[in-house]
Amino acid sequence: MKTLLFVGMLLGFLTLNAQPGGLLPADPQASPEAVGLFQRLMKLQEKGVMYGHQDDLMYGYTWWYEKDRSDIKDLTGDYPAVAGFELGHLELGKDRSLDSVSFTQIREQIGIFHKRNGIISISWHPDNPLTGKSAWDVSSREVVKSILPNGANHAKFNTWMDRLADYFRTLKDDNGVLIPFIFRPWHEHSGSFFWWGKTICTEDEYLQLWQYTVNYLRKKGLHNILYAYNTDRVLSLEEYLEGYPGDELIDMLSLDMYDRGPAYFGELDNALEFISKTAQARNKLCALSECGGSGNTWFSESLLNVLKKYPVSYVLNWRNAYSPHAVPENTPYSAPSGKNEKLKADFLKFYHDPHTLFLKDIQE
Ligand code: BMA
Repeated sequence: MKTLLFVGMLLGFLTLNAQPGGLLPADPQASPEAVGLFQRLMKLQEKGVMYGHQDDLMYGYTWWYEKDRSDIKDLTGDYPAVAGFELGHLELGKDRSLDSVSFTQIREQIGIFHKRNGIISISWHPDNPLTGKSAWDVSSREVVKSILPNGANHAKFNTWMDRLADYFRTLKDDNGVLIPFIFRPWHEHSGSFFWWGKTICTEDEYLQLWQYTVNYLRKKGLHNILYAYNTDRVLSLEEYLEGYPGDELIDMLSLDMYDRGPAYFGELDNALEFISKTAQARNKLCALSECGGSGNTWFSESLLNVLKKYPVSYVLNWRNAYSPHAVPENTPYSAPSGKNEKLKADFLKFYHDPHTLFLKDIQE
């Protein structure tokens, strides 16, 4: 009886999951390129964990936009498999991001990296539309409400979304086809340090914000995007899913978690266990979309030991903020570069580990 029940359950499971051509992204109208990216990521996630680096192609600690340069390539001879780009201030109609990077160059590098068969991930720290201050301005709890339909800043937000959509529509390959990428807006929701953070808006407002954003971009004909849901440090699945916009919008369940003390690796292990399990059960991808340490041995075995336990698509270090006159000794929270030989040697161990994937490793 037990065997029969098991076979029955197995058949049910297989039928539910058997979709022609494999698993599909959430967007029912996803472009062939988005489908290709989703399925490629699913496959790669089984092979190992990709390494990603924010603004890797735009600048390093000591250089500013040099053709084909990358701090990771300087160190390892290879590019990261995932390149992160940031669009904050695009919404204002500016030419440069909040980190002073030219949007024209971002477009160019996205094109080049796509041609190299790399994975593109885009983040967005839009200013606070109510106060006109930065994304980190959490002085009012009315912001999200004010940009939703019928809100005082709704028209303004639509202009911002138009600018975003217009820019996205220019991200094309040589044949004029829209380049597929991962978009991770409204990130680190479990924290309260952005105007869309957990205690700065209601859960319902946050859900509406997500629905509005995805539907807006879909209506603009953008079906080349995979959407990543994201939180900061969380201790339980319930906490993680508070604000989850739903399987019909989201393709990737991601976590940002920085090393803030001795409890770190245990907490990371715990979080990646429940996030990766949920992702698998929902046919979604899983990623550690921002992480970094503050010490000298960040890329130690401890990180790999955790990453090896779960299917995690990529792990990304934040930007090596250009600071030529004061290259930080320990490069906290970002990728190793500069003077610290111990940290660099540790990163090379990470690079050489068979489980980690850099750009050359994903040229399947
Ligand atoms: C933050 C910092 C800021 C930067 C922002 C967006 O975490 O690195 O300096 O402006 O990300 O890239």
